[in-house]
Order: sequence, then C-alpha cells, then structure tokens
Amino acid sequence: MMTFFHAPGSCSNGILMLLDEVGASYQTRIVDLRARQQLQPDYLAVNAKGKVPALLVPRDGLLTEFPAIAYWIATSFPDAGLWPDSTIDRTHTLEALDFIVGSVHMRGFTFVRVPQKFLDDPAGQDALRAYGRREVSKGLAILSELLGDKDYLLGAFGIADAALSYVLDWAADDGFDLPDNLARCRERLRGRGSVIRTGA
Ligand SMILES: N[C@@H](CCC(=O)N[C@@H](CS)C(=O)NCC(=O)O)C(=O)O
Repeated sequence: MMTFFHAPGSCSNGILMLLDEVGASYQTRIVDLRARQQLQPDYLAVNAKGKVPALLVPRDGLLTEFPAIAYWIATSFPDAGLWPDSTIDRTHTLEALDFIVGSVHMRGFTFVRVPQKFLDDPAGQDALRAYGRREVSKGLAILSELLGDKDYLLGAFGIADAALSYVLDWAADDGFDLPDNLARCRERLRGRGSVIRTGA
C-alpha cells in the first residue's frame, strides 16, 4: 500500500484531496512541521529533501514535489478524469501548477509565513513578509484572470485546482482579499466530497 507523508494545513492538503478524488488506497504518516519532524533522521532517511508532500509507492519508490506527485496520481488513475485529453490543456495544467507552486507558494507564501527561515533580523523579516505579500497579491490577480468565469482553472476540476485550493485557503487565513471569482471557486472546492471527507 502507498504511504502518504502529510502535514495537515500545509501544501500536502492538495495531494490529500487528489488521493481521495481518485479513490486511492493509502496509509497516512503525519509529519509535524511545528515539531520539525521533517528534519528528523527517520524522515530524512525517507525523503532527504525534508519536505511534504511525499508519496511512497511500492513499485515506483518515493515521489516528491507537488506537481510531479499530482501528475503521477492523475495519470495512474485515468478513470478519475483528472488528466486532460488535449496537449494544450495538459500544457495549461502544468503551466498553472508551476505558477501556483513555484511562484505563489514558494516565492510568495514562503516569505509571508516563514521569513525567519531566511533572515534573523526582525526588520529584514518584515521586509521579506511585505515582499511575499506583494507576490501573493500579484499571483492572486493572475489566477483570477486565468479562472475568469469558469468553475475551475481549466473548466473541469483538475490537478491544478488542488494546488489552487491550498493557496486560496492560505490566502483566506492570512487576510488577503480574494477576488470574487476566486472566493467562489474556493467555496466550490471546499464543497467537494474529497475536501469534506479528508478535511483537506
Ligand atoms: N517544492 C515543494 C515544496 C514543498 C514544501 O515547501 N513543503 C512545505 C510544507 S507546505 C514543507 O515541507 N516545509 C518544511 C520545511 O521547509 O522545513 C513541492 O512542490 O512539493
């Protein structure tokens, strides 16, 4: 059986959602980031990157990085219909995933949420936090434009929406004003069975 390494409330919420969407069988191992379990030798022995999400697949080994895990889930469970048919929709899916994870999360929320990882000086941390907030705001504006009046980023629910789900939750928690269409999309995502069942 697969083992999913998960920290509730973190970006691994998006993978939790996808595992449920496709009906995968897996066991969960909680990694407590506040207790820094991601940096303990037993976890580093599994995932030297010291991050979640990670998915240990019996025949394939350890999978890391949100976009790669999401891609693996979507293509390994084709009946769930999470991987689009056309090359252009696949390309736009990867484009949206990379933007959400690589830019909005890594270059925005990382600085908003954990500036102390980068700088000891409190004034520097404030400046980094402010930079992160600007990056998140810019990112939300771009995602709002991308979503337009569709239900989900590509029209039908897909793996990029699972990444959208966790950044929208973080944005709401961190007091960002969500554009109306993103706020509606967040409600739609929160109403999906996968989120209700897993608490993602
Ligand atoms: N690029 C990674 C980012 C993963 C990541 O930043 N995970 C955070 C939780 S949202 C983490 O494990 N942080 C612990 C740490 O950096 O020590 C991915 O796409 O999965």
